[in-house]
Amino acid sequence: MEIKQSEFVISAVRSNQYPKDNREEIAFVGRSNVGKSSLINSLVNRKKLVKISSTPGKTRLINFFLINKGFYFVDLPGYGYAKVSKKEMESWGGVIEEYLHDRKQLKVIVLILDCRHKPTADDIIMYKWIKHYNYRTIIVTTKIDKVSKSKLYNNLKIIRDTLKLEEDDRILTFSSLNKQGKEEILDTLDSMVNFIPKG
Ligand SMILES: Nc1nc2c(ncn2[C@@H]2O[C@H](COP(=O)(O)OP(=O)(O)O)[C@@H](O)[C@H]2O)c(=O)[nH]1
Ligand SMILES: [Mg+2]
Repeated sequence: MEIKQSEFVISAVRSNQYPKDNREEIAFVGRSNVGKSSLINSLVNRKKLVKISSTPGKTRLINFFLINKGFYFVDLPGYGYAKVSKKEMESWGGVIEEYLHDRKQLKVIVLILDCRHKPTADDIIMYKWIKHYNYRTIIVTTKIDKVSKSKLYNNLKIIRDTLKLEEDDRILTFSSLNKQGKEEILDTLDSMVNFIPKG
């Protein structure tokens, strides 16, 4: 897949604000600061389609980006930022669960993890939700420029074990510094859905 065109469409909190045109969706979710915005910007070849926020954990919005005028990338609010209150955490959960609940257009969820860290309790909950709602998923680990190959290999095994990944769940690796892994992520998404025009 090559992304030639991308545009911000809407920020939503409640489901009545989501786009109503029935185009299919690929959603991105992960801990705050994991590199989600950087990943999406790299995939769409734009420096600032998604803002790289200086105050992590502040966005509680679902952002919809129309890709190649055909389908959506959906940027879900990041979770697990240490400084948010319990109340904010609950509101985050509400926003995400409302989206995950019965979203027919949603075809794949990209769960983003930092390759250096063991998945947190929040990551595990997120993965369980994805499975509970029966969505297909790929796991993308970011910031691989920060670790050696052997460390990365070890960490991927820890991630697989901690999340208790199913055998056919794939872990891909990515660095937004040098874009390593980008083509494989796009190709994998392409192979999982049938709404991306070929060629
Ligand atoms: N070295 C390195 N830094 C990264 C990478 N991805 C993101 N970052 C940095 O991590 C911080 C958080 O990135 P951002 O994309 O805003 O994360 P988000 O909160 O998940 O959207 C920023 O300072 C990024 O420059 C990566 O692959 N490698
Ligand atoms: Mg972000």
